[in-house]
Amino acid sequence: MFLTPKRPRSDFMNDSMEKRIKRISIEGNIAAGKSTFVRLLEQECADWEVVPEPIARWCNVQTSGSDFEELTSSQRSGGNVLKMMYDKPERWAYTFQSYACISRVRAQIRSANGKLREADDPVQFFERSIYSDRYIFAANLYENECLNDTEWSIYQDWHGWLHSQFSRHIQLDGIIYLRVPPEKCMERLHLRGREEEQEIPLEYLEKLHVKHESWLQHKTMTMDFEYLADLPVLTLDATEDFKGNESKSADMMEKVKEFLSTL
Ligand code: UDP
Ligand code: D5M
Ligand code: MG
Repeated sequence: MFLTPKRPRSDFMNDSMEKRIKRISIEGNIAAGKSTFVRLLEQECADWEVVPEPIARWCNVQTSGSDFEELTSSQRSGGNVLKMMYDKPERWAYTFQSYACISRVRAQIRSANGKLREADDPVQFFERSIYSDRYIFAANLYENECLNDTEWSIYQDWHGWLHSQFSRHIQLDGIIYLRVPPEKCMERLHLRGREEEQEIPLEYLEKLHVKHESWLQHKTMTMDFEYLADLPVLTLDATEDFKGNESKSADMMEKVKEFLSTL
């Protein structure tokens, strides 16, 4: 008797579901408040799902464990490629950027969880995107000679390929830009106290700020992906604390809902 081999179960949702999901990236400088903001979004609406940045992977590189739950240094057993990059960027920037981008894509393409299948108007909020990986972080490292010409060419080559392969799961419908002055980010960075980041100089945050502004505020950044030029952007000023400030966070949630209704 011949058994027809079962088709491997796809991790992805069917096409019509994929098409219905709106995908929004939350962009902003280091310690602008993105993780705090996506936690608020998650609580706001049952039709909304968030995909945090897989920072736990970057601080504890290994093949198992959670992508998102940050561990104390004594709990970690894998390599800390975030620390390696900050300690010696010219040696580790390429390794870090390749892992950051691939782990982000993996987190974003994992099928949306059950609740989105039931949702009338499903939305996924990504904490950053593969566009900030390339045009903010990797580009800044290249401009500061921490990636050489060959590394930058290889990076751009596979980044474009990755995008073409997974575009239907990761292409965006809009961007929310949490706009915060670099000085305020520096304050929040120290408040958060992530060990690997404590030596970051203000100048670094200023450079990243200029890149965010040129991309999302002045719209003067040249990018390879044409659809990005017309992508709707909602800019939210997050200089004033929204954490623990109910009227400010409610106001931000209202603006997000209004924005989504236009997409
Ligand atoms: N934070 C704050 N007030 C806010 C938003 C954030 O004090 O309105 C703090 C937050 O608790 C954390 C730090 O700022 O200690 C950085 O926030 P988060 O990790 O959300 O920033 P991200 O790097 O993800 O943008
Ligand atoms: O945390 C993200 C941390 O990782 C922060 O220290 C910046 C650093 N980093 C370097 N390159 C990247 C890329 N490509 N994407 C994201 N983060 C990167 P956060 O505080 O959430 O911004
Ligand atoms: Mg974060």
